[in-house]
Amino acid sequence: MLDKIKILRDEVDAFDASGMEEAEAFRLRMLSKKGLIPSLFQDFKSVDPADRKEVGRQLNLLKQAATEKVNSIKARLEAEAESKQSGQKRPDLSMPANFEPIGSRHPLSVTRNRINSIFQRIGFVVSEGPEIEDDWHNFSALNFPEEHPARDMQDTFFVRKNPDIALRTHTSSVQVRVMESQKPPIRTISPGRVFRNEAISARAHCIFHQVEGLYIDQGVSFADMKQCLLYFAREMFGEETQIRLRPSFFPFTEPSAEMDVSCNICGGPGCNICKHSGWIEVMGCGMVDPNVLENCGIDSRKYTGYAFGMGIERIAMNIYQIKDLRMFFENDLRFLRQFESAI
Ligand code: 2U9
Repeated sequence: MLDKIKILRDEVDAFDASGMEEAEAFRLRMLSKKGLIPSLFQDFKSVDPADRKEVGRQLNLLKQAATEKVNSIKARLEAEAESKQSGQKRPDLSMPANFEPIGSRHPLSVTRNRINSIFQRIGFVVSEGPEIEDDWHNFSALNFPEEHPARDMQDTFFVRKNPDIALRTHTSSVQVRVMESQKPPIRTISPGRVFRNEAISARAHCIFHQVEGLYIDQGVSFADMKQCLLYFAREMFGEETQIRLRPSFFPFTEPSAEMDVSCNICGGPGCNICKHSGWIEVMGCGMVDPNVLENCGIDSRKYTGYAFGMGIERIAMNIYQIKDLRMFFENDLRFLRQFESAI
């Protein structure tokens, strides 16, 4: 009896079917009422009682193996038929997962975020405003005389030739709006996109980005401005950085200055980057002209303030040693991928 069971068990283990009919024929031959396995159960009655325990165990295992074999073959054949019908292949679970490349921040965004956070740490608040401005907020309130060349079509993009509406040429216009709507003390920075009618070159573009800053309170001095800008320079360019201020002129500040930082490439003695001067120009600044305060409804006898402005492209070019400003606007992935690790 055990020999017979062994022969059938080998047959069950080796069996496979390529179609449903073949699997069903196997089931009938092995498991149907008159099949080979039930007939062995019939013969079981005549097995010697001493052998019954082992024979019974083997017989049950054989029946279980045959049932499982038939069921698993039928399930596989059904799944194959189903996926053939829907035209799908069975998924290959060993395939690597899809790789979805993620983007990275633009170097101008990285630089703007750094500038924002340096000033936010000492109490400046970010303010934003419209890119299309009227003459008052972009020019008149900022003390630009009527005949100032910046108001010319050659320098400013006017909207539909309306001399009162233009694309803002600086984000100082945002700060005029802040002054008109808030009382001092005011500590604000305005990052944003600005527009000037300029020929595009390696060092200039008709669209660029600025951060302008404004601090107004009682008793604010030029020395306060110097200390604030020294803090900024050291946070931005490194703790060894020195600054120097050169006299300059802007309609909206008096006195006005340009700020240079010591060259962070050569550290002072002079190199190609600083054109052998040891200094790099990074921003303009000055004490807010009393006319501007009055234009915006702030009493210039009670309050004073300082202001500063910088081009984000210029700062980013300096930090990342980028030689051509046009790179920022071309969206060439070979350029942008170099900033993947910047946050
Ligand atoms: C108000 C009053 C005064 C902002 C200032 C500059 C000096 C300056 C330029 C740097 C390079 C613009 O991007 S750039 O071309 N900016 O030199 N900006 S003081 O003065 C203000 C701002 C707001 C109400």
